[in-house]
Amino acid sequence: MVENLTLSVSGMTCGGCENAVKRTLLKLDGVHDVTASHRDRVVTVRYETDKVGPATIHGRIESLGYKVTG
Ligand SMILES: [Cu+2]
Repeated sequence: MVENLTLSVSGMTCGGCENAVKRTLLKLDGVHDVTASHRDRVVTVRYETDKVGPATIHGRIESLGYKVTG
C-alpha cells in the first residue's frame, strides 16, 4: 500500500536543507516521492507501507540535524 506522510519539521533554513532531506529520504527503499519546504516547515513523503515506515523516516530526518515536531 502507498501512503502519504506529512511531517512538521523544524531546523530547515534554505533550499539546501530541503535538498538534503529529499536526497536522504529518496535513498530509502520504498520511498517514491518527497517534498520539503523550509518556509512551511513541512516534509511530505509518499512511501510503500510494506517497505518502510514513519519511524525510519523520522530517524533519517533527525540524523540530518532537523527536528520532527509533528
Ligand atoms: Cu539550509
